[in-house]
Amino acid sequence: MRSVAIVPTYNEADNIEALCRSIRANAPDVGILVVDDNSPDGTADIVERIAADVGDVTVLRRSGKQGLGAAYRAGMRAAIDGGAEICIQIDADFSHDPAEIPNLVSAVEHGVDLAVGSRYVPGGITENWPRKRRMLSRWGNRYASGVLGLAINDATAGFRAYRSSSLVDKMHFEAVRADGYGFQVEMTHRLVRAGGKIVEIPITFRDRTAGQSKMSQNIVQEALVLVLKLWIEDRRGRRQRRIQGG
Ligand SMILES: Nc1nc2c(ncn2[C@@H]2O[C@H](COP(=O)(O)OP(=O)(O)O)[C@@H](O)[C@H]2O)c(=O)[nH]1
Ligand SMILES: [Mg+2]
Repeated sequence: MRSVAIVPTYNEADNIEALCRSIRANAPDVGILVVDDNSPDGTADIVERIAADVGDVTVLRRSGKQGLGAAYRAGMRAAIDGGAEICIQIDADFSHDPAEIPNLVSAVEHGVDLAVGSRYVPGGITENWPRKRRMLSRWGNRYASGVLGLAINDATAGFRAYRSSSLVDKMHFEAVRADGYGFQVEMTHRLVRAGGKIVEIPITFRDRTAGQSKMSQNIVQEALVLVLKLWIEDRRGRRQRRIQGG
């Protein structure tokens, strides 16, 4: 199946060339679509400079920093319009190992709607993340999955492969509102609600060694509030179905 790796970037000049080359080496047939929010450090120009050499690389230039979710929504639309049957999400900072892309793609080819690269299943590893980030992620995941009944260990994971037809038909991905970690949670929640098939595949997650994290307090807050909103929506839906069912 035609697969495209969508790479959101904001100031990833120190990582993007090596990442594109690593994707090409580890997943020779996978297309690369960099979605850049007008990074002041010239990330998009680097991609254009190496595109011919690496092959099957394009950059979608956006006017300014609009958040991770918005970048993914635009990237998925462009990839799907270009014929992608599988959309891969991967960070630019080498937290996600391109060598693990084929595992995710293979799971979708074998029938699931979503393969999540998971830190929190047996075999999953988080390397050199500060203790504070590790705790935030671990408890954030327990909170989101517990409250929403997702039965997923790593709902905030950003390393994923989606079946494109499920993005459109089961998830209506362009109507997702959240950015940041909330985007990953809301996408997962939509697919669970639609009865989609999800598999978690263990990955080794590494903290970035170059460039800077764009994680912020706002992104965490957005995710916390989002989980409550989705929980309320679920409850309303259940009550309505009870009333309609008499
Ligand atoms: N296009 C775009 N990419 C972003 C934005 N915010 C973060 N990213 C990218 O999303 C990925 C994950 O962000 P990162 O800062 O590493 O977050 P962290 O891993 O949670 O600390 C990286 O490739 C970033 O460059 C944004 O507003 N727009
Ligand atoms: Mg990162």
